[in-house]
Amino acid sequence: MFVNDIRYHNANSRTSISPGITKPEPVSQKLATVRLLPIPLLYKYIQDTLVINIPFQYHYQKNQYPISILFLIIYLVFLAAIPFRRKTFWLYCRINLYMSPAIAMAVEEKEYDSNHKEAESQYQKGVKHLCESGISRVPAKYILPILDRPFTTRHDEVNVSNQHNLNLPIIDFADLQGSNRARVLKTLSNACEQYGFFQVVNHGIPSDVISSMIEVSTRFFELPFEERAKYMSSDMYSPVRYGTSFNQNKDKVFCWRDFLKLMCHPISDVLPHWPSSPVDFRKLAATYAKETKFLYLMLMEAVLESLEVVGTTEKKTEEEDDDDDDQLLLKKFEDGSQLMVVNFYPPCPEPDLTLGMPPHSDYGFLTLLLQDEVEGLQIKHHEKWVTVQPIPNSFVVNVGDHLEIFSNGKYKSVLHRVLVNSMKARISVASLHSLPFDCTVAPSPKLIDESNPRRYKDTDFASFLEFISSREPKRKNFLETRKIFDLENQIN
Ligand SMILES: O=C(O)CCC(=O)C(=O)O
Repeated sequence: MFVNDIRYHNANSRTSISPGITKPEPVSQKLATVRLLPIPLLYKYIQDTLVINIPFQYHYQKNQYPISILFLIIYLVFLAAIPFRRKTFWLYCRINLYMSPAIAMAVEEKEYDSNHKEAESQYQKGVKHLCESGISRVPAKYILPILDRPFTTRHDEVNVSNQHNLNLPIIDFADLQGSNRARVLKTLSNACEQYGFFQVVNHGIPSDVISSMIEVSTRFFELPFEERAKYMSSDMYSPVRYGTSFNQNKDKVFCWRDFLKLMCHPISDVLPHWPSSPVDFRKLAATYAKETKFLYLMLMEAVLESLEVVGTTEKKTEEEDDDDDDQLLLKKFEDGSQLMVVNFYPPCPEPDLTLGMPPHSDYGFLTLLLQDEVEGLQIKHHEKWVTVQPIPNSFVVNVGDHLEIFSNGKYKSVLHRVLVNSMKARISVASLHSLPFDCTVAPSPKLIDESNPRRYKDTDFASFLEFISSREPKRKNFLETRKIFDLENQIN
């Protein structure tokens, strides 16, 4: 049976009748149907129910067969007179012909369970695999509750029926490195406070490094499933992890994305674990990882400067002591973690029912996102979901939870999500950067004073991983657990 045939109806799923298997009605629902039956049929039902725990053959050994036939005839006569649902009619025919209700239920539930297990194991193989089995509709596993669907307005959101496109603040990296640094730092600071996002252009990463990364990732996802599946793992610490959805072990509703996650630091240790196919994957992805790490360090230095946590280029010469502290801090970032996530979103037959990625924030300091020409990324801005227009050869950069904590709430880690579309597959590569895994992230002492008290608890990477692997990630809930609620100052 094809996976796509299996559509269990629930409160959130479509209401029209779709082909395939439906979940058997609970006993309470069947009993409700009984109320419609005349007394003799009720008697038959009770009689059969009394043999609930008696095996099938025993039912026959008790010579109930002729009685069953008799009741069947009476039953059919009544059925002809009562306007039943077709499904109920066949169920009762089946019960009377050869089974007690309990056995019928058990058989149906067994069928349901085995189909359910088969479907679940198909979903675990990812959406690319699902699409290759040939689907024309989205299976129920991917259908979001109505309020979480991309074009529904939640009570806490402003109407998004007209899709808005957003031009994010643009940081010209070449300008940042030149004589206009002070002005660009202001734009950067404003972007991190107001949007939590900005786009970087003129970043200096050669365009062939970027196009090769997209191209080799495309080829990776084109490999046969068995080849991709070699990298499937539920170990969050694994240097390479192929998978699907957001957290496929916890998500009740799956997202329409497959991913390849690559730990990138230290590169010499992790590289031998990366996919060996396509043959040029390691080389191209490692070059891309090194380039993005360098760009991240440059951007992070600018971010720290904009927060006045490290001296500005001019101040550095004046305050030599501070310079040592600054170097120590920057060294920590150099030794920091880097996780590269290659996201693949196949075309989706019903894109308004599901999402490529649910609303979430990123855990690190900065994420550098490369997206192909297909739009899909949306960010939450002034309570609206707005689409980020892809700019060729640019990076979308966003503030992560760790930077929000480090900046003591000045810079915002903003919710974002991914829409899918019915026409084109989409690829994006996110590089998430933070401090080394064993470091604690805390608000910078330089950003805490009486008028601006500490707003976040210390946090470390291990507790973040523990948090996300133990529950279904929803919105910004990890960051929420790190907030200090100050009753006196009412800050949260
Ligand atoms: O694909 C995208 O545009 C965004 C991906 C993303 O949010 C992520 O990998 O965390």
